[in-house]
Amino acid sequence: MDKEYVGFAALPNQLHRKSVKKGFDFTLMVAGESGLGKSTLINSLFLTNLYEDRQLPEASARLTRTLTIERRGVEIEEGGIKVKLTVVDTPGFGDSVDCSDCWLPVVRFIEEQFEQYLRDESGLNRKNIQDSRVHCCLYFISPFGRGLRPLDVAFLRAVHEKVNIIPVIGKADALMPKETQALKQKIRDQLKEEEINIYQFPDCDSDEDEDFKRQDAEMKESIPFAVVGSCEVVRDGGTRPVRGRRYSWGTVEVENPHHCDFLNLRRMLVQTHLQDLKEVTHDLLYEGYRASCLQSLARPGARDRTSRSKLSRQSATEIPLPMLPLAETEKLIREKDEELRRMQEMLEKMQAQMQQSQTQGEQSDTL
Ligand SMILES: Nc1nc2c(ncn2[C@@H]2O[C@H](COP(=O)(O)OP(=O)(O)OP(=O)(O)O)[C@@H](O)[C@H]2O)c(=O)[nH]1
Ligand SMILES: [Mg+2]
Repeated sequence: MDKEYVGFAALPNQLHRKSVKKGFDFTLMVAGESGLGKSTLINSLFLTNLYEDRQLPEASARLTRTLTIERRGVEIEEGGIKVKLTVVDTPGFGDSVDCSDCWLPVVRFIEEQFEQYLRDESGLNRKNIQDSRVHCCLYFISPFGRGLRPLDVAFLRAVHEKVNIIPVIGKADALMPKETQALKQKIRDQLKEEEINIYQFPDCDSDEDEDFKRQDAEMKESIPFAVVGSCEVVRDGGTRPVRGRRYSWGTVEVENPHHCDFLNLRRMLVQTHLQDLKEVTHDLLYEGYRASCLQSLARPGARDRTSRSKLSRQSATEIPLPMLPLAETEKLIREKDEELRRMQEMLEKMQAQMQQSQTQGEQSDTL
């Protein structure tokens, strides 16, 4: 096998036994301006060479504009572990026509997956929930602009507390190395200024070997990843066919670390950070959403239609809407009451036991 090939073989190390048994769901989304190579990249990342023996297409597969939110799933089984990978491709945001709202459906999609999960979690079949939450969003930034545009900022603000954002610069072959570095720095500065929280890579374990630490540091420094995608296999000159983009002056190789950060991105997604992205989604992002839903349920008048805030552009993105139907809310409250009652019973039992052992102790003292 190619030494550089990153596969799912490393997954067992990342997975807890429980999730191994259950199988592993992972959902990756791509979003950003139209024409930046989102569909091409996911094609390059997963959809055609997921398995080493799968043939790469010879001729360029013609990609058309993505017009609807599309989910594509691939089931992988390796070393007895099932990985159900779902890739969510989204229509790019336009830049010519007025499209100040064109990103709202993508935001809604992310929110709906949380709503669905919350509903499933409070339902009867909560042991077998299908996790369709988006665990990671690759956000594409243009190599032709001077950093983030207002549209990018608006979208990122709307989703940064609901999904792990990994910013990438698309079509990075349009830039010279110096320009790439300058654009990366500019984007990092803007993200900080705008207080947009992107996915925080965890610190590297101090026990890890030097090679791993170096790789980790290198990866963190290359954010936002500058990526190149291609649906074509180029055979000229080299000894083996490579995925690349052929120009009159030469070939840009997708999987050549001197040409772009594609390998870094794929390594982190598939090999090193899959589990962490899932954990952050569940423990931080989803918990935050759930807490704000419960809070708004507890607020008096929260369900009163007249007390709803007025509709504004931001309203769809600022307040997570508790979408639980009333019957389910009541059921949730009943369940909580039941839980409290059981705890109270347990406490009373414990108190009674303590009292009993105390009186027994006193009796044996007097004997
Ligand atoms: N130079 C260059 N061109 C690319 C790259 N990736 C894709 N393209 C080309 O750019 C065009 C648009 O690519 P898509 O992958 O369809 O872009 P998209 O972001 O999915 O576009 P929408 O679906 O409209 O949002 C195609 O002609 C691709 O061949 C890249 O990394 N570099
Ligand atoms: Mg597309």
